Amino acid sequence: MTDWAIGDIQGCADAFFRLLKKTAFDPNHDTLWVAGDMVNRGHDNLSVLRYIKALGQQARIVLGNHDLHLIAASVGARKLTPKDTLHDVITAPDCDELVTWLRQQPLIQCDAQFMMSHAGIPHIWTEAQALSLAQSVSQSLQSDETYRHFLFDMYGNAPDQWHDTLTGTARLRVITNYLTRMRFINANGNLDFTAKEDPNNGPAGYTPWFEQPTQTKRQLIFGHWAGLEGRCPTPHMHALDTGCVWGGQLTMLNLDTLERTCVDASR
Ligand SMILES: [Mn+2]
Repeated sequence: MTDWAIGDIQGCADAFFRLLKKTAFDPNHDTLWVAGDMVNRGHDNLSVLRYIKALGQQARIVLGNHDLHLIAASVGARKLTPKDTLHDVITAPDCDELVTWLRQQPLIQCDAQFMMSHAGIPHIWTEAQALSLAQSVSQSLQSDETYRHFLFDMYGNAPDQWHDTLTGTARLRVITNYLTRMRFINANGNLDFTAKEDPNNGPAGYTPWFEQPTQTKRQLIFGHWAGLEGRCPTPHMHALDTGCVWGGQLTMLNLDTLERTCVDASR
């Protein structure tokens, strides 16, 4: 009955299954918190998605930007780029089933002790606010009436700052960007999308989001930022993207002991 969290798998099925074996993950009794970006750039997205879907209640998933990209591509709201490796899912006989399941997954998971989203939780929001705003995006994504419209309008870097007066798609887009794409932020909550991965090289006036004074009380679990190499200097915040798809490692965090177990991308 162990709770584990895993970072960005991105279709690295071989490393994923080796890590599950190394941790002796028991799909009947253990729970796997999945920090998002289950797919893309790697070469076996299907096996990863099918395995996690089959975990049912034993998986607690949040969607990442690549998972949303897959959902959007599946309805024609986004074109696949040459870097995308999502064709295995798009052409699979169970594509509809997998995408329908993905659409039901939230942007934040939490229990009494931990809160998880793909990119993190911005300092401008309380926990309750973040949960409520994430839920509003999920409602749009889950509803058969609204999800296509949401997906066609979801992309863009503007607005770059949360304001409670935002409405409609602009509101949903900025919430989605905070929870799935955020890296650098300024004190006022403006997001930057120009900086690269290096956490020490943000634009003037911006810091990594986790260096702002947080309002969250729970320990935070996040992925998305491979440039951190799994290191977050803020106590009680756990960076889990260790760049497996870029030749790094895949990491699982034991939520009972906070010990990490890793495997290399290739043997
Ligand atoms: Mn990501």
